[in-house]
Amino acid sequence: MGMIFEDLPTTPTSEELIDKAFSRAARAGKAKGGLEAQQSMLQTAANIISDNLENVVTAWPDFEYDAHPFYYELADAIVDVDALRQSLSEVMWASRKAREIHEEYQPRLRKTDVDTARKHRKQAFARLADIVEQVDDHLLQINEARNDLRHLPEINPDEPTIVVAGYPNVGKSSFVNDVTSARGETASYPFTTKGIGLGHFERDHIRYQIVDTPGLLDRPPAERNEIESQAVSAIEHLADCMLVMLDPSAECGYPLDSQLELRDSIAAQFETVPVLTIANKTDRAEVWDDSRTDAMNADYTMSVETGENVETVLEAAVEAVDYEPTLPFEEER
Ligand SMILES: Nc1nc2c(ncn2[C@@H]2O[C@H](COP(=O)(O)OP(=O)(O)OP(=O)(O)O)[C@@H](O)[C@H]2O)c(=O)[nH]1
Ligand SMILES: [Mg+2]
Repeated sequence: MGMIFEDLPTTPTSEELIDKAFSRAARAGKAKGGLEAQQSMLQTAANIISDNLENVVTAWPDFEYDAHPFYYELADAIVDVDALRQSLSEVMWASRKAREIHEEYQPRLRKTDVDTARKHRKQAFARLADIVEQVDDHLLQINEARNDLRHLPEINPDEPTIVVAGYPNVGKSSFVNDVTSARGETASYPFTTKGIGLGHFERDHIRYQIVDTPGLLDRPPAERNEIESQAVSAIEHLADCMLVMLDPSAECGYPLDSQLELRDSIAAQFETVPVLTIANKTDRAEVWDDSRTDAMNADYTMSVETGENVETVLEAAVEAVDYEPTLPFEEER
């Protein structure tokens, strides 16, 4: 399945981890006496630290192998994946280091007097605490990344997907709501204030996903910031068909020329995806003339308002997606 970041556990802070390790160690020590108490304390503290640090790292999926390119790019737009990887590898280092300290001090707690053993054990604790504090920043950054990524909404990149683009007010949401059953499903992403509209419909027992992208694919590329640009790249991995919607009446508030420029830039960027130009609001056709119709060179015209051609557009989109379901027995080949 697509979303792989939702089950990430919270990452402990260095302070929480040290507290936990040392208080459990104290309890373990109390249950015993003499040298055994010192040995047990060291073992408990070192294990808790190295296990917990290791778990922080292994809780993360492998971005390259486990993440669909859509989520990989999306994650990279939201957090710096290289920096995150670096933090994870530092934490792994600290986990190994804790085990090494354990191995180094263990022999010193044997065949000696209790006071000497206690002295060594305290030294080992100081070094363990020091190791954990060294990755303090990394633990915080990992937890921040986890919080930022955890709430990415459920877009399934494996489902055949139609993406709707176009200037504000051209009728994107009206279209998505019209052709999908569940109304008004929106998903908020950290890089758009408007919320991505999500809908589903079925054709021939295949579930299609239709995604409305206000705040992203609704203005010229030059007006997008870096994060938005990267989110658009992520959408390239998601889209199986792109519908660029135009409002030739320009009642949306944007001149047709600007809308056509957006259409051309989207077609250029999404060169591997079929892009259909859809002129909406034909019920307002009296406000434009043939020169606009020629300029648009639209693949389809429709009116979501009257319902004219809406079904035709949807069918054209399904055809452009050209989805071949993988049968279960074919998957392993
Ligand atoms: N006359 C006419 N109005 C339409 C048609 N389709 C949508 N509208 C109207 O156009 C306005 C904008 O429609 P939306 O669906 O919200 O447009 P949008 O592209 O989702 O806009 P943003 O979410 O701001 O990007 C609404 O008032 C709709 O009722 C149509 O076919 N004809
Ligand atoms: Mg909308």
